[in-house]
Amino acid sequence: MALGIGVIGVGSMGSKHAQTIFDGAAGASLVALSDVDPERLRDMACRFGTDAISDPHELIEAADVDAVIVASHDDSHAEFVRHCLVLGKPVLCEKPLARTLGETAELVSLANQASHSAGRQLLSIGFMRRFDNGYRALRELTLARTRGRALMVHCRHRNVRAYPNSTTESAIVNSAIHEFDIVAWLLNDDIVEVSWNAGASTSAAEKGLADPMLILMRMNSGVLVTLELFINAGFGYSTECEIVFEEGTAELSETSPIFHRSDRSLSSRYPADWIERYSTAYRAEAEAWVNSLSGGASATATGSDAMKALKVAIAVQDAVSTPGKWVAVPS
Ligand code: ISE
Repeated sequence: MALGIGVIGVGSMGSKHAQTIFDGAAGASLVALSDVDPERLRDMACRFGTDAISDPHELIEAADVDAVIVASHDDSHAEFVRHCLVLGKPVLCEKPLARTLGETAELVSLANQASHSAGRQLLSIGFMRRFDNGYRALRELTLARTRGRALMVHCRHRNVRAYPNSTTESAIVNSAIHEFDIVAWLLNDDIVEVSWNAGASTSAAEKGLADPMLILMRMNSGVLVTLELFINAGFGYSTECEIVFEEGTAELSETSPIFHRSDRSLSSRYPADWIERYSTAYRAEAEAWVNSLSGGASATATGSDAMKALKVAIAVQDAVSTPGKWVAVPS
């Protein structure tokens, strides 16, 4: 029988997850939704033909909900994840798992105990880039040492527009955090120190936001990683990653599958946001998660991965007050 999935939070991210399950992640069936906005909840439940449960805790407890996706407001993730784990229900949580290191550590330890009793990984984190074909190909190449050792990595992360009230600190924990996770995963290595710098800022940035900013990371192996984070880049959503090896380089190709030639120019199209850019990765992530629920191997990021990435984010936030200085990431 198909596993019943409930989704908490059906804004842009949650409705994408709901759609993916609805469209037929094999072995799963979308059974219930919850949201703080009653109208949105009614519309989505009607669209997908599911139960609409206004209290998320009631959704978690529902008998026909076997597993839960948490895509509600960031501040509510920890509370819902805790409830799922206490009941021994698998949960896929969007980042961040929690706001503080203390709360993240508490949830990771709860997840470890609950997963141990259940005999499978109960907590998964939505670091969807691990399911992107480009990043997977880069990882394979790196780990196989096809072009020798990796020496340096260059990342660029550009959003169209920042969320209202974004600050340097919030951009680090909201956007750059994906880079902290993917770089460690790509290189199978840990980030041990970080530094931060910024220069001229775009006039589109609100007060308190340095945009763009430059973050450097040093891996345990000595590999140096550069990251330009620009969250008001305007032109489109784009994430780039180039690895410099001893014998050549490899990088993600730009995302549009086709080029256009017209009016004496060659052009391509950028996605509007991460949901469009990583659409295939979100689907692959949901499928891998559902597959792991019925006994398959788990490939999704864990609570410990969330903890690692958050530690790096906090070290970078600390580095903001001393531009250019290296700050150690606690192990
Ligand atoms: C957003 O919240 C995400 O999670 C996206 O993946 C990221 O690229 C973007 O910068 C964040 O704002």
